Amino acid sequence: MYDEFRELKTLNITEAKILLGNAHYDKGCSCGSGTSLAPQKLKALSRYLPPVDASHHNIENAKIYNYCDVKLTKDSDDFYLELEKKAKEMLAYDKFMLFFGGDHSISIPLEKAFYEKYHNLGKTPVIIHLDAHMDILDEYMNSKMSHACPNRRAIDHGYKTTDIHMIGIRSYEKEELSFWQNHPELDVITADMFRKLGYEKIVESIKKAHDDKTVYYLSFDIDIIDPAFAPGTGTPESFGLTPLEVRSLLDALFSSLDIRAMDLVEISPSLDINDITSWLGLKLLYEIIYYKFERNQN
Ligand SMILES: [Mn+2]
Repeated sequence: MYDEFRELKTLNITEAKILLGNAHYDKGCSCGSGTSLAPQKLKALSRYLPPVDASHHNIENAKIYNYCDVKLTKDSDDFYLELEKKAKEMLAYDKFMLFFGGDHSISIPLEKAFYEKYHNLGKTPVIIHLDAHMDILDEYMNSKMSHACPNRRAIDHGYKTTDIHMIGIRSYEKEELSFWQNHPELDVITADMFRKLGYEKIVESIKKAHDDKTVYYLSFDIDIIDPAFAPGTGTPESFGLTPLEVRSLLDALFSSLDIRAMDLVEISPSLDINDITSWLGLKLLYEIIYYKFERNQN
């Protein structure tokens, strides 16, 4: 049996390009749960996946170091604090920070740590939110830390409404629609708009909206993809993007923008079929690794 991440893996943090954190957590979920099982599932599947992308590029030089596994021990407040602390430590290395969720609430402390680090350095931290959902509710089911709230908490933590770009949206709570109406400057690219505009125009307009002091945090909810391709998620939404559309989007995002950190959230192995959702998440991650680290090396 191969090791996790096979030749991509390193035990030497100095040679790592990617620091991996694992957020084993699903208490922020509302509907279907099981996302706490995703980090171990993704890592288990990585044993079968050679470090080669779909266009047969070898990506093994982009070494991954498994930095932390954060679990729920005491209570949720304590879990989020621990996650924020780990993210701060990881960001201090100035390497690419990658987190496996977990439900989408894990992005709240991660995006907070990202904001604080780069805002203090005089940079503009910007969020790219790939999702079927806006996740901009102030509160959901009596919780301000629900997986329906990360973009609202991001605003509380300092991000400007013009510094959040949502792509793939196709499901709305009424309160989210009125928030959008009151903040027309929010960049909300619905799944329908995505199909009309195409990924190139979308990424171009994000790039144009910001200067070269901007750094990006990518929050990747697997449910941006249609549930026909990614059924293993708690809140499946019809009329989603295809895996190929998302792959092209990721390609354009990583070639145009300075993305310094990302999370991959809302994969639920217990709701999945033959692990296809986890496989898709992992395959897209290997594509990302090529775009981010290997493309310009050749
Ligand atoms: Mn979602």
